Amino acid sequence: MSTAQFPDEQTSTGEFQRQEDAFRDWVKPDGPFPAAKGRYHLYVSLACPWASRTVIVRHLKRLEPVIGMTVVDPIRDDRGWAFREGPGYSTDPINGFKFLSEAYLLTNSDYQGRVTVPILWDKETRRIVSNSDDDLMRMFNSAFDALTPSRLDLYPPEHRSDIDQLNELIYQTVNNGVYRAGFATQQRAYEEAVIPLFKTLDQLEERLSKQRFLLALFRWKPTGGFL
Ligand SMILES: N[C@@H](CCC(=O)N[C@@H](CS)C(=O)NCC(=O)O)C(=O)O
Repeated sequence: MSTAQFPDEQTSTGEFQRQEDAFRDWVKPDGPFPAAKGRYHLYVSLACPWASRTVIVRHLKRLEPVIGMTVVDPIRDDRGWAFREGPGYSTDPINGFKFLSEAYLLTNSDYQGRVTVPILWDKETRRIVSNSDDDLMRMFNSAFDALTPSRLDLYPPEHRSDIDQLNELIYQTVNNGVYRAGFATQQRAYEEAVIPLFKTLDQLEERLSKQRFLLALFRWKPTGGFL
């Protein structure tokens, strides 16, 4: 048995139990957060795979001119994600935040959870709209369609149930699975995470050996055609 890195997210039997995303509002026409050019800002770390997928969708949907983005310093100390000047990252031009925690505390002054990337910030109400990368990908896929020339649909209705099913498996056993394996404090909890993780990796390898759609997607040029 070892010591938990995140005691608030540890069960008595040594499993890592991830905190829920705290902010899950949505950009939509009839809500408090309507789509608008230049109103929202994405804060990410390129060291974070959860954040990176929102960066990819923002790019594929050609939303760079619509949603601004600032990258935090990939190196963290115990004060968490910070804004500094460096190669590929910068200080915060929108709010002058020194630390990402300032965005969380402005949104909820009692916030006690971990401060994570990505977040979508609303410049008008000065609060976080969402810190859920799954929701942000879906929002970027359609909520800003009136403001982008892209007609790409990464979540087509006829494939949604397959996508959701595959996503659930990948989320549980890979994305969160690496945390559950890495942060397990007892052997049994570790094995319950690490065995399904490698089983899913084998399944994904098998799937991608026959179906290269994802590869095609990453080679797709936003200006049209393939690289
Ligand atoms: N919101 C995501 C997770 C995002 C996440 O965990 N980001 C990591 C970086 S990869 C983070 O910011 N961690 C900071 C911390 O734990 O203090 C989810 O739970 O679905």
